[in-house]
Amino acid sequence: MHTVYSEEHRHQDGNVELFEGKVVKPHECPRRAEIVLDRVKAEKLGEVIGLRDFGLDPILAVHDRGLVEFLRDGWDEWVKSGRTFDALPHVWPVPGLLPPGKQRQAPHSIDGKLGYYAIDAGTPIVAGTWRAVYASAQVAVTGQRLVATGERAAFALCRPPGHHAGSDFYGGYCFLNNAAIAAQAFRDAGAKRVAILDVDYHHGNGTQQIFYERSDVLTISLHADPKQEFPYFLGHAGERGFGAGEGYHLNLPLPWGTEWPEYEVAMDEAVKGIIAHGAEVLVVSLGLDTFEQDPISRFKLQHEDYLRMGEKIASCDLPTLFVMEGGYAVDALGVNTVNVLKGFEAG
Ligand code: OKP
Ligand code: ZN
Repeated sequence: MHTVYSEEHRHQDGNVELFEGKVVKPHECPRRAEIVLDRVKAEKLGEVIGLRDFGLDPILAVHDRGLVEFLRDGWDEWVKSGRTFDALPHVWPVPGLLPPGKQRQAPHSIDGKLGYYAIDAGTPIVAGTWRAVYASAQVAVTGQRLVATGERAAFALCRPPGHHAGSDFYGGYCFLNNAAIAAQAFRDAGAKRVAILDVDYHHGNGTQQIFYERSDVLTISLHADPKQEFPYFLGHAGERGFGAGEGYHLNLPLPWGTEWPEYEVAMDEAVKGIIAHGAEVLVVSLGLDTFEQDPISRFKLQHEDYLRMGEKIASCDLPTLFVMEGGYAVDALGVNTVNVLKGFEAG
C-alpha cells in the first residue's frame, strides 16, 4: 500500500508539555513521523506520495469555524500579547461554573480562548502549529482519495495525531481530527456507511463526540479504561451513541496490563460490529501506544502482536485507510506501525 507523507509536520515541535504535573519535553515530537517513514521505505511497503491540498472544506465539514480560526490565528494573538514561548491554557470553563442553561462563550483574550478550546495543558501551540496540523489533515484526505478511487488500502502518515480533537476542541496532542475528516470525506464521496476503528491506547474522545448522534459513521474505540487513564471523562462502555446515533458507537475499555489474548477478544467484537454495520469503507485510527515499552501507556502488546492486529483488520474485508495516531516508544514505532500494515497486506 502507498503511504502519504508531508514534511510539514516538522513545524509542530513544541518545547513543553504539562505531563502529570511536570513540565517535560513533548512526547509527541517530529522524530515519531520520521522513524515511521524510514521503516516504510526500508520495508518497501509501497510508494511514498506527497499531499494534495483540498483546502479548508473537508476540515470545516467536521470542525467548527471558531476552532479552525483559533488554530490558524491563535499563535499570532499570543505573540501580539507579548509572549513567544509555547502557548498553553491555564483556566477552563468547566460546566458547573456556568449558570443553568448558559452555554460557554468564546472570550476575546487569547488566554481565555486557549482554555475555551483546549481540553488539556499538554498540547502546546507554537509558531508552526497551523502549518503542521493543516498538512496533517490534507495527508488524511489525500489518503482518503487514494482509497475512494480504487486502492484497497492506504496509509496516511499524519502528524500531529487527531483522535482527541472534537468539533470545537483540541488537546491530547491533537488539533484537527484527521480520521474524522477522512471518514466525512468518504461520506461526501458517496459512501453510505463508514466505520472508524480506533486502536490507539487512549480513548478517541474527539471521534466519539463528532459522530455521537449519527448512524452513518459507526465509531469503535479500544482503549485503556478512562477510570484509570487519559482522557478520563469519556470512553466508558455505557456510551453507545445518542438519538439517531444510538447503537452506532462502541467503547471497549480494557484494564492496565492488557496483553494480546484479551486485546484480541475486544478486536473480534469490534470486527463483528464493523461487519454488522454494513460499512463500505474502514478508517483505522492507528495508535501504537499499546506497546509494552510505551513510556506513557500501560498495555503490554509485543512487536508480533501488531502483525496479528493487521490480519484482524484485514478480516473486515473492506477498503481501508490507516491514519497515524499515537505511539511514544519512538525507536520501536516504525517497526510496530509497519507490522500492522504488513499484517493487513498478508491477511
Ligand atoms: C495522545 B494519543 C496522563 C497524561 C496524558 C495526554 C496523552 C495524549 C495521548 N497519564 N497526557 O496518543 O492518544
Ligand atoms: Zn494514544
